[in-house]
Amino acid sequence: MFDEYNPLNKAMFRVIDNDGKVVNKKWMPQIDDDKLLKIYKDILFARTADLQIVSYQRQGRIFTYPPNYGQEAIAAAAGVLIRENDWLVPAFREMGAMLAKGVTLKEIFLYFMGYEDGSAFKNAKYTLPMSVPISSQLPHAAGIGYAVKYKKEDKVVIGFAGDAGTSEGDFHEALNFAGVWKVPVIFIIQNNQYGISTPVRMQTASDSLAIKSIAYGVKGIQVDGNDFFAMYKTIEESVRICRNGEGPVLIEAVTYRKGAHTTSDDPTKYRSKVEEEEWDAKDPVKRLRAYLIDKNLWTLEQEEKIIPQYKEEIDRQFTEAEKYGPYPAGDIFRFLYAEMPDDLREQQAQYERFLAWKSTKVK
Ligand SMILES: Cc1ncc(C[n+]2csc(CCOP(=O)(O)OP(=O)(O)O)c2C)c(N)n1
Ligand SMILES: [Mg+2]
Repeated sequence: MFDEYNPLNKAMFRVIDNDGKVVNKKWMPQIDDDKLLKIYKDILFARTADLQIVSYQRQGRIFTYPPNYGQEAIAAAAGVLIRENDWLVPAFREMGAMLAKGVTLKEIFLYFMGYEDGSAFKNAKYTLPMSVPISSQLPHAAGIGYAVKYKKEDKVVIGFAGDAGTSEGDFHEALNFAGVWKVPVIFIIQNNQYGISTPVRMQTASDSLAIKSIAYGVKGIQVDGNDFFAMYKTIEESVRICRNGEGPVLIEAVTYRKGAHTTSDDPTKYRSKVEEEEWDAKDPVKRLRAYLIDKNLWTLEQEEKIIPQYKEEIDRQFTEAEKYGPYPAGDIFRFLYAEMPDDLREQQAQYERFLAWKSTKVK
């Protein structure tokens, strides 16, 4: 597959078309009906939660949030294939993979409410916290991959970044290191066409993001990231390659951020309605739904019934997170060092004095 779709051939890997019809039988993954239905429901749950978080933010109940809307097939495919003891190294738009690892929605809510406990996952093993400093997580992914190989463990690492992340030095250092040491790391670049307002054509003069793999001697592929089956097949194959000691792999997942960059952004300032409508036709949930309906595995009536149930469950977990108590301002300082240095202690004291002063001003 990686030979057939060598990035130098400039062909994007896809399995279903925009109407959910199989157009590439040769690479259609084998997934049984029950499993596929469970996957679809999980994607639907993640989409419902994602849309609901934006509404919580609008109600002033949560801080800035980066929507996953339109990109869900990528994290979902990774989530199905990653094992309990494999490593997940997320960026910040991979909710489906985090939920699949055992991170709870409540923890995700806590993270966006500012609580450090939102990064201290109780059930999810081998899962790094979300990483906002762009691509800073990729050298960690490469390093973890090195440790896995050194300890001869049967594990893979799945690390994520965005298209703009490929302009960071950390991306190149991680790829170079991973290539030299042949570590079992799958780098997934979610090319959602924008780094905030910067379109991908302004991000690089390369023909694609996948083609950057060639320079590092790493297997690479460009995939339709809105095609669940193509993503599943690619990650399945990448996991096999990594477990065989033939990693790493670079996957460019071509997708579209249907929402805003974050709840603080207004995309109408830098992209057109026409463009948004073009991508709407390629929506990953629509495509998978069309496939399932065609196979008589799902109906719109079922979907209408299940969404309110999901909303209720999401709301229940959100209310749980809201009960968490007053925000512990000390958290900003507490988790930087094992032992707090004097200058940071002084900064914390200053900050506490500031908060005490502020509380006398704000009624
Ligand atoms: C090192 C660093 N520089 C700048 C920022 C500000 N910033 C936050 S998100 C973002 C764009 C990221 O775009 P991309 O990598 O394509 O990921 P996406 O947000 O599209 O998922 C930038 C520049 C940051 N978080 N970290
Ligand atoms: Mg992007």
